[in-house]
This record gives sequence, C-alpha cells and structure tokens, in this order.
Amino acid sequence: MHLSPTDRVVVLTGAGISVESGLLAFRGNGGLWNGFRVDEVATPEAWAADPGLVWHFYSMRRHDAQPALPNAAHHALATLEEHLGERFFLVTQNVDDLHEKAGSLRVHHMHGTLSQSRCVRCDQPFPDQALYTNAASLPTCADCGAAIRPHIVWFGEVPLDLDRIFAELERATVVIVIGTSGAVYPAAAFVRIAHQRGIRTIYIGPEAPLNAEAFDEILLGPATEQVPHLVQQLLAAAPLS
Ligand code: BV8
Ligand code: ZN
Repeated sequence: MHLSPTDRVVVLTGAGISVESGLLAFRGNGGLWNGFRVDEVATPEAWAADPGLVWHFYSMRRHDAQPALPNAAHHALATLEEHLGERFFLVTQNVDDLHEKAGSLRVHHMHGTLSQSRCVRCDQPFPDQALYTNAASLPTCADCGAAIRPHIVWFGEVPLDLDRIFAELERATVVIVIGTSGAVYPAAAFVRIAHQRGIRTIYIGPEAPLNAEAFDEILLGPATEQVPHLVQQLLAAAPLS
C-alpha cells in the first residue's frame, strides 16, 4: 500500500522493536528482568517498600540502554517521520532512547524514559543518566529535599500524553503497531480505537499479539526486516493514476 498526500500515520512501538538492539523485552523470558518480576519493581508500592531495589532495577536498565544502538527498524521510522512531517505521530511504550538515537525528532514516551528522573514533590523531570546502586545514598531533590525517582510510569500510574495520543488516533488514517504483546493497557486498546474507526491497522512482530483481532494485517517477522520493507512500500510513489 502507498500513502496519499492526506494520510496521517500513527505508530506505536513496544519492547520488541528494541530486542534486536540487545535490550530485553518484558515477556517471553518468563516476564523476568534479571530475576526481577517487572510488576514487582515497576509499581508505586514497590517504590514505597524498597526504593533502593527500584533504583537498582532502573540503574541496571539505564546501564544496559546507554551503549545500545538503534536498529534498521528505528531508522526506518525516522525516515518515515522525515517524509511525513506532522502527518506522522510516534508513540512508544519503551523507556529507552533508541528512537531518538535513530534520528526521530518527536517521540512520545507514554511510559516515561530511563534517561530522566524527577523529584516526587517538585515533579519536574530532568535529564539524569546516573546509576544509583547504593541504597544508603539514594538521590534527593536539591530544592526541597524530597526523594528523586525514575521518570517512569509504573503499573497503576497514568501514562503520559494520553490526550494527545487519543487526539492523534482520532485523525489517523493508518495505525501501525510494532513489537508489543498487547498485554498492557491503555496502550493495547489504541488499535481497537483505530479498528472501530474503520481505518487501516497493521501489526509487525514475530508472533501475533493478544489484540490480534483488531488488526487488518499482521506482518510476521522481526522488526528489522518488516519495518524497513513496510516503510519502503508506504513511501513508494503512488502508481500513476
Ligand atoms: C493505567 C514502564 C489507569 C515500566 C510499563 C487488569 C486488566 C487490564 C488492565 C489492568 C488490570 N490490572 C491493572 C491494569 C492496568 C495495567 C495493565 O495493563 N496491567 C496488565 C499487566 C494487565 N496498566 C497500567 O497500570 C497502566 N496505567 O492503567 O492507569 C488509567 C488508564 C487510562 C487512563 C487513565 C488511567 C500503566 C502501565 C504502564 C506500566 N509501565 N513500562 C518499565 O519499563 O520498567 S509497561 C511495560 O510493559 C512496557 O512499557 C509495555 O507497555 C508493556 C508491555 O511490554 P511490551 O512492550 O508489549 O513488551 P512485551 O515483552 O510484553 O512484548 C514484546 C513483544 O515484542 C512480543 O509481542 C514479541 O513477540 C515482540 N518481539 C520480540 N522480538 C521482536 C519482537 N517484535 C519485533 N521484532 C522483534 N525482533
Ligand atoms: Zn523537590
């Protein structure tokens, strides 16, 4: 399929797009992160109970994400953004910065980012690549003294940018979902909104997601193969009519 000059594309990515860059996905390896169950360390309750453990978990992921390089799928999406401009909207569930490293300029991290922290009281995210692995010296806010936490949306917390995301889903003509199991809401519901609007919905990944019924097309395969191929098709010049 090729795009018309009025098509608007929304892309949602998940952990699967970063797998070929060496970053672990959430499921598939028993839902464990180096021995941690994500829903045990990625919740406000876990933070209240043991902030040292939570900072250890996120410091490990910061450490893994820093040297990681974007792959052909990230680059293909940066190319799509370049061609479509404001008719392209990228929202990611990922907290790594591989889309940015590939050159994507407008990346909406609905679940926050590893490369930022924020004071639990001042609530203003700031760039932070530090690793906090000593529970006895966790970071506190220079302005108010309260605890500094990862700028991550945990289970039970409200995702970021939802108003903008829903607005873009209402005016999209194509929704493409890449590398996400469809296990977590509200992200897993985005494709249903698109499907109910009767617009084109495409999934890319090695296996069908849990919300497979909402997709017109499921392109089975790894992101680095399927995404560049799909972007090439989308950008191919429309056949002379
Ligand atoms: C909220 C940051 C209220 C943390 C994350 C019961 C029923 C339904 C829902 C709920 C429920 N109980 C609680 C809820 C709500 C809960 C939820 O959905 N829980 C699930 C577990 C049941 N959701 C929340 O709490 C959310 N908040 O609901 O607030 C609200 C809602 C709306 C409006 C107002 C208020 C907040 C959830 C955010 C949690 N934070 N991330 C961190 O990163 O540490 S979630 C985390 O898991 C990811 O960000 C992602 O969103 C999610 C799923 O991960 P995926 O990206 O899908 O990765 P996964 O491993 O699952 O799948 C990988 C996929 O890649 C696979 O499909 C695989 O096939 C594919 N793949 C593998 N290799 C490749 C590949 N694809 C392509 N190429 C490859 N090479
Ligand atoms: Zn503060």
